[in-house]
Amino acid sequence: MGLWDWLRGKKNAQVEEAAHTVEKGLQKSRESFWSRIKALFAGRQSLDPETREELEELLLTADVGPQATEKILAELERSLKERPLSPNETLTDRLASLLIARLERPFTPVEAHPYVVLFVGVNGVGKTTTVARLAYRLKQEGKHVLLAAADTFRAAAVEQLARWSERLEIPLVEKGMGADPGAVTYEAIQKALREGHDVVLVDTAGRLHTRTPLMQELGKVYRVAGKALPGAPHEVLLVLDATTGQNALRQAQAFQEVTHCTGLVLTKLDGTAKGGIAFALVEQTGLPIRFVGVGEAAEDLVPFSAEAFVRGLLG
Ligand SMILES: Nc1nc2c(ncn2[C@@H]2O[C@H](COP(=O)(O)OP(=O)(O)OP(=O)(O)O)[C@@H](O)[C@H]2O)c(=O)[nH]1
Ligand SMILES: [Mg+2]
Repeated sequence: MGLWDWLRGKKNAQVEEAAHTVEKGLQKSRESFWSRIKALFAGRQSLDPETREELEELLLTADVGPQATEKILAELERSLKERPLSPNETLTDRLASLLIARLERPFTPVEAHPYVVLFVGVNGVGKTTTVARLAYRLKQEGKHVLLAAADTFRAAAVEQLARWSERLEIPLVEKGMGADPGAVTYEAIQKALREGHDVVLVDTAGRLHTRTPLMQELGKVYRVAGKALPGAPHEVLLVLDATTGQNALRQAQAFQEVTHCTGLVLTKLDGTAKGGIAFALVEQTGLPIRFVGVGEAAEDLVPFSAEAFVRGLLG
């Protein structure tokens, strides 16, 4: 099963294939913090107060955040009380299954044609790269993709997407720099309706989550999409750069206020030891992580699997 199925909410074999890529991408996080949990748990069958305290400290330093950390600790204690470790189970195994459960959030897809996906986030997080990588793979699966250059802030941004459009031979709707991003989005959806494209990927300008007018403009793009096609955008992916750590939480909050985000894309995990931020983000937003970025190559954008992610952290 391919990316198209994944976008439409189906479980998918690609996830298993990508487990190795994720493991490689999480190397820094694993070596900095998470492997120490395994060392801490070695030979232990239960969570004595001292171990609990050390685990708490490790989770906090790993950027898991106070709320998620507290919940993980409480769940681990409760789980061990209710069901002590079986002979062939380790404390790390038990923690891993709790961590996986925390990261698994339901994704509710909608049936739509064209299927419109809006990409939002602050500057430089990897929106355009993500759009290009998804477009490439969807095209390989035989889908008719349309790109929309709704990042009209900079001429370079329109050019960047135009270059991808040429290279991938995927059509693009653009109205140049300075055009109304809502109008670009509207036109792209209209074109897709007319010409029967399967999916419209809308690239938006990076914007600082603290800049109110820019955030309002994004809200407008979101609403205009719904005018072009009721129910659109069907997915709003908030792209977050994992290297920004706790700041990603503030970004998520601000973007959720102006658009109805449906999922997260967590990029640049390869460049940071802060992979634990995934737990804080899912805890705070309640949103599923849909993709993770673990490198610069096309195959480094991976459909998210909680299991592969947690295995990648703990090793
Ligand atoms: N190492 C690494 N680099 C990444 C990843 N994802 C994206 N990048 C790089 O991040 C840089 C910025 O990516 P863009 O896609 O241009 O980011 P953007 O969000 O569109 O940026 P603006 O349009 O300026 O807001 C590029 O150099 C990408 O190659 C990743 O998972 N890992
Ligand atoms: Mg961009």
